[in-house]
Amino acid sequence: MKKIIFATGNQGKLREIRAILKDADVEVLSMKEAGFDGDIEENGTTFEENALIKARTIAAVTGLPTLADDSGLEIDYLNGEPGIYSARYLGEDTPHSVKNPNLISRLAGVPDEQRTARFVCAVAAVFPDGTGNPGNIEKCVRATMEGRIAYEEAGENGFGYDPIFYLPEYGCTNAQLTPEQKNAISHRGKALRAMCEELKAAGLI
Ligand code: ITT
Repeated sequence: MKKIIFATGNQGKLREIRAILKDADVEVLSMKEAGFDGDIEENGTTFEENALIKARTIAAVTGLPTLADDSGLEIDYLNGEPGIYSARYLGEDTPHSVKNPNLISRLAGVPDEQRTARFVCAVAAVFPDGTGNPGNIEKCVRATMEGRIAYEEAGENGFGYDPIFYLPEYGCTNAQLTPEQKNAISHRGKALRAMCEELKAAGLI
């Protein structure tokens, strides 16, 4: 079975990625399991650029095929904030117990129809060519999940901004879905499944 590194340090993402890819014919190793424990500077200006930066860095260090996910929450009323800065919003080490109520309070008094938001996920793949170059095959796929910012936090599942992301058609937040329900409809689930299809079609997995 093909070994693929997933270049993420986020345990919530990794849990979802492993579940989403469980039927794909690949063995997913975290970058820590591959021996990388450093920080990667995400200085791109788009989700795609940042996903590629992460995947190129780890593919170059390990020489192995690498996937990476750059994702975030875009809130329309806040002109797309926190967007690509979702992990760094209010500071890299600030917990979601502070970030989530902060975003809810920034939308105080804003009616339903103006609370629209989406999760975005760009998944990048870098397959090294064995010559020591960072990689000669690169692919990137983006997917989104539409919802609204809730009036209060709800739910214990998922991670990050899930407790404040309300899905009108389900009548609950992302954090109230089961992991299987979330993965079936999420930005990450859709992007990863599309990437797998591309990699299979190209004969890479
Ligand atoms: P890596 O770069 O190591 O993968 P990270 O947490 O820094 O981990 P990102 O730069 O992609 O990852 O930041 C994405 C942030 O957006 C993440 O920290 C969460 O706060 C949020 N996020 C992304 N996907 C999410 C999801 O499915 N549910 C809730 N929050 C999510």
